[in-house]
Amino acid sequence: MMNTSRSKDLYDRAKRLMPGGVSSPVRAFAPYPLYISKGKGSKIWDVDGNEYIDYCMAFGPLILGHAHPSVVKVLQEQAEKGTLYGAPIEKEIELAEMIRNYYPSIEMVRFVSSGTEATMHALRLARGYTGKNKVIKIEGAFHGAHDAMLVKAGSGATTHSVPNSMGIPPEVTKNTLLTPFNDISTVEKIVKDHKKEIAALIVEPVIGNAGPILPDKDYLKSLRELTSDEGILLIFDEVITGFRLAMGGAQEYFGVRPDLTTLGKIVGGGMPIGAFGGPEEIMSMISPTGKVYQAGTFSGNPMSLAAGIATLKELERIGHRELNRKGEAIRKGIESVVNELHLDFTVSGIGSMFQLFMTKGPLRNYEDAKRSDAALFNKLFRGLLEKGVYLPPSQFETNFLSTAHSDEDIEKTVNAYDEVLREITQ
Ligand code: KE4
Repeated sequence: MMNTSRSKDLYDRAKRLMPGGVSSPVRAFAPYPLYISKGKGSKIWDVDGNEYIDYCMAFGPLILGHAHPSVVKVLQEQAEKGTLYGAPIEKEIELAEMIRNYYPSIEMVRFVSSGTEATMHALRLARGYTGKNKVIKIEGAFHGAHDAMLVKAGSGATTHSVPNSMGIPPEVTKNTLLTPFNDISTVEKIVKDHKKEIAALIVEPVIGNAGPILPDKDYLKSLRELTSDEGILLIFDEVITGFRLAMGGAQEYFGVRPDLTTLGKIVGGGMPIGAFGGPEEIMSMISPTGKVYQAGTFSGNPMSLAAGIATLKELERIGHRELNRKGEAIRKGIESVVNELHLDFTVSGIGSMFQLFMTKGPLRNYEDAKRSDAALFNKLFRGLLEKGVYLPPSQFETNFLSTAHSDEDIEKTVNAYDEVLREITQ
């Protein structure tokens, strides 16, 4: 067994100071989380000095891996010039132009400091622009921890059994209508039942927060057609998929153009960020040019934009081909182990996203994902930790590769899956 005694000591102090000893519930796991002291490339080290190949990658932002030299350099340079001015900076223009270049659906963008803010404000904008109050959300999707979206929410809300959080007035959640992923007929019925009341439909074009679930062929296209016909704004929440599936995200990958897009994670290169954007006609309704208010102290801050710009420039330089090849390699490797052991488990993922669901497929929606044996997943998670492989600690999250992961990392990881799956299932 690995020595993780210092993590335990820190946890014993932390749990008296912070709920669950963590700053976000997704990081908590039994008997105690590992406290991380360093990351470099594809690796992280805990405070006891144990080394892990990291597939959490901070839940998605670190597409270049930890402490990429080009990101570290620009952060050092910027810090010397100050970290925050509360005034416009040239980097906002540079990053906004880069985003507009890769997302033709985005004519104007507003920077914020988290994906939660991005979706919260995008939904307010959709309501302000359409004058309608209801929004359609996909069961099991996660769009950040704000009231309107904590309804059958995925990610940590499902992991910790609060997909419908306490503390949210029914007056709020009555405006959030639910539909399963990959189910157009239910959306059609909702639209028919709530004619002219629906401002927007928000969707993770590839669900990342139930574990990765892919859209059926033409599902996104059908959503686009239906929402266009009904005057409903289609919002693609690309906080995970943006710049990961392609520079232009899922909308480039699947060739479907939403009305509004939310971004986060990768676009900040490991620093706090969010962004939402769309046509000038809609975005100009955002204060100060319009009557939909939005604001934030750290929005568009120099450090986040410096890291984001450096990250996108490096992604432009190296492209996604190698990254996606490695994603395919790790999915195929784990699939071959599952098949060799005759396990009724399902490998899911796309590009540099992957997950092993402890249930048989196909996995088309949240209900399918919830069939997974979460207790067995936790045994897999702990077994992999012992073998130096660190995953997000939940069946309902996505594992991420970075450009720093090597073929050797992937071989070691597939071997670790093989050993642990033999231990826990045979
Ligand atoms: P943040 O507020 O965590 O930056 O973004 C919220 C958000 C919005 N949309 C999507 C599709 C997301 O995946 C997220 C956040 N993802 C989670 C993990 N799946 C972040 C980790 C956490 O909650 O601590």
